This record gives sequence, C-alpha cells and structure tokens, in this order.
Amino acid sequence: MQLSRALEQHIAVFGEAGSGKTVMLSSFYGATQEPQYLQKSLFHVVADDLGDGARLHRNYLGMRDSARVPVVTRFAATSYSFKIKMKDGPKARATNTKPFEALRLVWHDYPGDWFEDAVSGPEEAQRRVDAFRSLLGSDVALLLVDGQRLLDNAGQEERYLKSLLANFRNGLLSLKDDLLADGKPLVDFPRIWLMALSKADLLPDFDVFKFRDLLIDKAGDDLIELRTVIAGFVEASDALSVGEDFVLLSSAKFSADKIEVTKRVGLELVLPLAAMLPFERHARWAQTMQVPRKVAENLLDGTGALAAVLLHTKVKLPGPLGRLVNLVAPNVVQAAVELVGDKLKETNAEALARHDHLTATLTGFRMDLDKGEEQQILLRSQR
Ligand SMILES: Nc1nc2c(ncn2[C@@H]2O[C@H](COP(=O)(O)OP(=O)(O)O)[C@@H](O)[C@H]2O)c(=O)[nH]1
Ligand SMILES: [Mg+2]
Repeated sequence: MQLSRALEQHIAVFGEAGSGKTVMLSSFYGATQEPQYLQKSLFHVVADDLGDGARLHRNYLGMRDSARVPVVTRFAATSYSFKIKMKDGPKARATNTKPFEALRLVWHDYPGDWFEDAVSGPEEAQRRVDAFRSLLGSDVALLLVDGQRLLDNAGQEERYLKSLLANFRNGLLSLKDDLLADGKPLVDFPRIWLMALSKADLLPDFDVFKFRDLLIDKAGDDLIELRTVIAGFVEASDALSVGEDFVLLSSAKFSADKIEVTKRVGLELVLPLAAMLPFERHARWAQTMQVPRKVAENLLDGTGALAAVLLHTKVKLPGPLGRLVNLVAPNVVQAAVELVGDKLKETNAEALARHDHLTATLTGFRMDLDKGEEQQILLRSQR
C-alpha cells in the first residue's frame, strides 16, 4: 500500500489465455460508467489513462449493445490504474482531517500465455521479469480457474486443474532466479492468493463451497505445491495465504446472441477485496505472528490510515507525502479490525448521514465482503 492523498491498492490477475481477464476488466470499468451506477454510488471510477478508459469502455459497450467480445491481446502484460474519487458531499470539508481522500486501484493483467508458452529469447524473458516485477506491490492476487474449461472436462476436472496449477507453478519458478537478488526472499510480495472461478455463469449450480471442494478434491496436492513454490519467494512465509480464499466471478451472462452485462457475479467484490481484505488479514498476521520488523512494517503499511478512516478518527497529517504507518496507535488499528457486524453497519449509517463518503465507502466495502460470504460467492480464510 502506498500513501499520498490517494491510498493505492494493487491487484494482480493471473489467468491463462481466454480465461476471461480482459472481459472482466472491461465489465468492471464499463459498469462504473453507467448512469445507474453513477447515481447510486458514492464515488466515481476514473481511468488515469484516457486511452485505457476509452478502450475498456468501448469493449463494454460492444458487449452490451452488439454481443461483441473484446479482441484478444496476446503476450501483453498491462497495468491499468483507476482513481476512486469520492463525490463531493454537501459538506465536503470533513475530508480535510482524513489521511487520504481517494483510493487508487491498479489492476495488473498478467497474460497467461506466458505461463503456457516457452520464451522466444532473452529479450522476451527480460520483458516477463519486468512485467512480473511491476505487480510485486500487489497485496492480492487472483488466480483464475476457467469455468468453461471445468465444463469441458466435467467428471475429469483434475485434467484441467492439475495442468493449470502446474503452469502457474512453473511460470513462477521460471522467474525466480531473476526476481530474487542473491536468492533472498522478498518482503514486498503478494501474500493473499485467491482462487477465483471465472465464467461462473456457466456453472449455475456452483456456490463457493462447491468450487472449493472441487479444487481440494481434484487438485489438493497441486494447491499445496503451489503454496510451497510461492512461499519460496517471500520472507516470513507464514504470513501467506495461497488457495485459502475463494471467489466466484462472472462478467456477464453470455448466450448465443446476447451478452447481458447487468447479470454479473462477484465483480462488485473487486474493490472491496483489493482495499479491505489485505487490511484485515495483514493486521491479524502482524498481531498474531512473530515476523521480522521489516515484514511487520510492510504488512502494516497503510493500515493505520485505513483504520483512521474506518473509525472516523482524526489524525494529524505529516507532510503531503508523509507515511502514516506510525501515526496511528496499534489499538486504533485493532479497534478498526474489530469493527464488524452491527457496529460496522452503524458506523456506515453515521458516515452516510454526515455525507462522509470516504468512511461510508470503506465501511461499505467491508459490508460487501460480508454480503459476499452470506451469498456464498466469497469464502475468506480464517487464518
Ligand atoms: N460465460 C462467460 N464467458 C466469458 C466470461 N468472460 C469471458 N468469457 C468468454 O471468454 C472469452 C475470452 O475472454 P477474455 O477476457 O478475452 O480472456 P483473456 O484472454 O483472459 O483476456 C470471451 O471472448 C468470452 O467468450 C464470463 O464471465 N462468462
Ligand atoms: Mg486478454
């Protein structure tokens, strides 16, 4: 997490070619540009790059109006940056006392082709390493499991799942020497790797438990293997969840002649997952685990600022770019982590009443995660 006036959260999306990454990104962004969304939401989602925004929006409109899927891009690792800018409330001055006033989501689209195909030369090998390095600041990674491929392999899902997980594993291993200087594990590395079922609309009888059970039943050993490989990249590898969180995603309902972009599953969880899942998990790890100081600092980077906003606690700002790690006492973070259930709803309602859109949004994100679990499209690790 990085702080300036916008709190930056990165998410890395890994998936093989055709698993639904571009459609997901287009559906995510396109929906935020719809008038209904703009009216009911407390914030605007603005692409930092105008060209990216236009392209994604066009992809979305092509699906919505002409049942046209986005063109395939191969071998292109791309990062998209979105500003989550709060709408001004009637009394906007409340934000002056907040450690940040907006969020930024950076979405790293990691091309699965790289996992499937051998490198064609040193230049490309270097490009892969550079692309991978750019997503190391992500707290959360999504590993896409393609619902279409599960259907294609119905009854023998292990065929697909084992090769998918082996590809992820081998793709990571092939980058390891280049990523780790002198073989030293990294402090800054995604520590939450969720398994995400894409195209969940194709498997209407799946809830998140069924998805989890299928993975564990058919590819449990490969998940453990993947965890072992990822653990080899990070310092203090106890503070790591790989394949312990699960989510169902569908970017639209696809049929022969139409694509219904309003019928989506799980996409409204992307922002809450990027912003609030690391907050909860990192604070818990930092508290319950013995980790080296630099790892604890890394885990807690930004949590103090988030805690202050969740609790609507006033903080004194340092310089414009000052880091807020140490400005908020650990008990404030603790209190914010414990802000759940009815208390969370109350805090959210109070923030709405005073038009404090930032606190309302972040508390709302946590409520969204709870709702995702109630609807059985999200399952969070208890560790
Ligand atoms: N049923 C269904 N099909 C999808 C969904 N998302 C993508 N697809 C299909 O999968 C194809 C590949 O998706 P794309 O996003 O281009 O894959 P990428 O290579 O991972 O970027 C699309 O052209 C759609 O036909 C989804 O949510 N549901
Ligand atoms: Mg793509």
